[in-house]
Amino acid sequence: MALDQESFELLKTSLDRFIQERLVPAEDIVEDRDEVPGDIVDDMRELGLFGLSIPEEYGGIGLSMSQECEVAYALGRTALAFRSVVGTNIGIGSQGILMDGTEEQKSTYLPAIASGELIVSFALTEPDAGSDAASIRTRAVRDGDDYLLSGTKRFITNAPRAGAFTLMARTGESGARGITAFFVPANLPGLSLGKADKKMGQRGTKTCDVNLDEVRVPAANIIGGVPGKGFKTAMKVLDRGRLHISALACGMASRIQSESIAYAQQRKQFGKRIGDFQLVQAMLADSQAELLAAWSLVQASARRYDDKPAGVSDPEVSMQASCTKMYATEMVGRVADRGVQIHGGAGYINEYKVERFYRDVRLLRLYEGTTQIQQLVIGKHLMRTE
Ligand code: COS
Repeated sequence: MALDQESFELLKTSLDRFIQERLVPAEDIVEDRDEVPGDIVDDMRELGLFGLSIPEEYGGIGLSMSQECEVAYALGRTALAFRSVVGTNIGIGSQGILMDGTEEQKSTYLPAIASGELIVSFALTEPDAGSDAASIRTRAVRDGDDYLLSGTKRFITNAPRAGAFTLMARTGESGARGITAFFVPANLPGLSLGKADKKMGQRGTKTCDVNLDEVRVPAANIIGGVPGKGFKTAMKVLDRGRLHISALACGMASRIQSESIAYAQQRKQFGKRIGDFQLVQAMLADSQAELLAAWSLVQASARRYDDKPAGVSDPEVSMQASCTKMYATEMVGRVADRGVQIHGGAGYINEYKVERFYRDVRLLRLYEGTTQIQQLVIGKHLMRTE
């Protein structure tokens, strides 16, 4: 699946213009109000951003992973809150249905997800189950043609905006094999949201708890129709999401570089532009080399992802996705740190963009699997194969 090159170039041109003319000028509003303005969300719908990864037959744009990474890179060049609005529909919210859903589930839900009429979130993490995803405790107990779901999901991105959740719950034995993925409409009785999380950064992104108290979900809403497959669905979804986040990290690193270069060209000390000093150039050079390395890795891993059969897991590709996420997100952390350093005292002041980007990128090393989880995935794979 891929969009033809000519249409993709047109999409990229409109998107780049949208980012420069609409999103970048609204960054301060998002920071101040902790909210992405509704008219911008409407424009995102119009541009088709909610349906980027969904095949054309279900109303989306049908980008390949390589193309999606280019779009994520472009969206990474502005406040990350904008990407977050569409991020779960493009990725972790929709992909479970797309990869493992029945044909009926795909044709029922994907068109509304692609248009942005329905926002979907991914609910895996719980208060006592984060990195150890196989230990989730949210229970789904069979009751006639339904299941009754009870438990708490934590830090759920876009939950306050969501009309439905791809939600993992336990239908059977302990461990990975007892987990089932459900598609859960947000308006079911017994489902409620916790208070909005106050976060270190990424203002404008919305996360909160999702509480389930005997929520009656039809068995027909089991993704793929067969219980016990939810952990693998979640892992496949995350493999893909990790590449998307890696591209986003590269985009943000490139924005921080642009801000830092502009500052180094304009700020004078000791009678010269600070960028004329070699110690400042060294920081810019290290960041540039690491950014290029990370972006090359993202492109190579995305190509490899596109080359495998859709929806099928390949341990080598999963390992590469983890290498890519680990490297790209750690890279942007270093680039952001240097960006603040190049700005000196100004880098600590909120008025300068690098201060908030420094806080914003910290999340990239945590969600969709911490750096340490990526190391475990890589290490485990190597010990199996070498
Ligand atoms: N694709 C498909 N199947 C996968 C897979 C993948 N990428 N990774 C693992 N599996 C399968 C395994 O093959 C195994 O299947 P079998 O039972 O048939 O053998 C099963 O899933 C269990 O795998 P494993 O034993 O490796 O699971 P672990 O409990 O050891 O957990 C980690 C593996 C730690 C990698 C997993 O829990 C994880 O990714 N945690 C982080 C979760 C995360 O990213 N959270 C962020 C929330 S979303 S913002």
